[in-house]
Amino acid sequence: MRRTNRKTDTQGTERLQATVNRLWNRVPAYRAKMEQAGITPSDIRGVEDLCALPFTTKQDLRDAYPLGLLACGREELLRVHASSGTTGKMTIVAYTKNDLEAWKNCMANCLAIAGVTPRDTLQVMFGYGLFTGGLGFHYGGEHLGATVIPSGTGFTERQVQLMQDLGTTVIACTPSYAVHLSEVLASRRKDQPGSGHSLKAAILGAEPWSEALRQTVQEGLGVPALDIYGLSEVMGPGVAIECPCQNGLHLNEDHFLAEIVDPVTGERLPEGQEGELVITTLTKEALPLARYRTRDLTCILPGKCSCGRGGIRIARIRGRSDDMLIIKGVNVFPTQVEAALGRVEGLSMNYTLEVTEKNYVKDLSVSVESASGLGELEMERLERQAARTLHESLGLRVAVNVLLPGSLERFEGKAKRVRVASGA
Ligand code: DLL
Repeated sequence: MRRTNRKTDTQGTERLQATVNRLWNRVPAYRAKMEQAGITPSDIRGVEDLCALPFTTKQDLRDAYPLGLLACGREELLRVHASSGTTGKMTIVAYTKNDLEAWKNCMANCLAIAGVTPRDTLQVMFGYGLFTGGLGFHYGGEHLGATVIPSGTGFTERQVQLMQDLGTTVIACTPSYAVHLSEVLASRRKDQPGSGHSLKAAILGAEPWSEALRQTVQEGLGVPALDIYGLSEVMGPGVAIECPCQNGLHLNEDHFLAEIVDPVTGERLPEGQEGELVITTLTKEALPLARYRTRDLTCILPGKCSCGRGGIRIARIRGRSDDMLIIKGVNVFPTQVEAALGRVEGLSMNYTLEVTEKNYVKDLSVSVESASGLGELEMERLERQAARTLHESLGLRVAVNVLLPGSLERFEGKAKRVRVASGA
């Protein structure tokens, strides 16, 4: 399944064995799982033996809250972050000095793959704090030698001011915030003709987004929008990133092994087949994870990227298995709705979904803003057209409510697209 060269395979095997030994010797809960599966570290002779190892789940991390899966002494920790998670209790993640070095290297490598150089000015519009986005980009950007503007989330007028005054060339934020930013930039251009920006790329991630949203951002900002993926449990941003070819995300193979498994049976799936991404960390000291079930749905892409880099690429994340809505027996991912809305000319990419339930039957409705102010008749025409497009692409009748621009909430961090009415 792996398409790496021998040198990398040897390195991968050594690092995998070191990780498994570390877990066996230092994390009683994982050792117990291995014993239950009837294996010891000596059974892992190479990366091809990976699937003999038991999975690690988000529940394992929650059960061990706050730091029960630590594989180092408390005194070795330099930093902690936390993921809030959409459901349940937050998860604490921890880093030793070497973990922070590795993360910085991973992020610098990702930024370089995206085409960022020491001559660039990188404005980090991710949250600084327990969320890994801000500090992950920050230290990676500095390590690469770029000038970093740690502007954090929100205060969009100020973000735009900084971008213009300091000549920001690369921005990093969520895709939904990039849409908002491009709207604010557009209205500035109207008020102050000639006011522009010096951007060359936008690096976006932390939430699922569709190709349609990418087109909206690229048209709005006039620069390529590249996808970056990561999760706090295994490190933070920096696990995989797109290069300017926009042909899938290159995995940081020095630090992670990736597998795709059937979300229900846990069986490994072949290249090209979509399933749940499972990640094994290869260099982590504080919180090494073997076969972590990310719940993110993607596939390993066959073939080679046109940039010439070998190694594993994953497709953009379609969504999380736990984000999937089941409406009248039809499985629906919010990104599918987004992609369909993107095909209706005259709609914006600002939308929310609402799930309601009546007599045990779930229903889905979509509220979406029009791209520009329209009259009532035109809005109704758009509603009918959007409902038709959604029906064709989802196989489901969905009520659509088209709203005037600016009616829906804007998100500074991860967008909350789905509202489930109480009782649904
Ligand atoms: O979101 C880390 C990150 C920060 C990634 C900045 C990229 C940029 P968590 O808060 O732990 O960490 O959330 C991780 O977010 O399991 C996915 O479900 C989702 N996610 C992250 N990146 C992407 C992406 C950060 N590019 C969870 N596409 C992951 C789709 C993404 N979903």
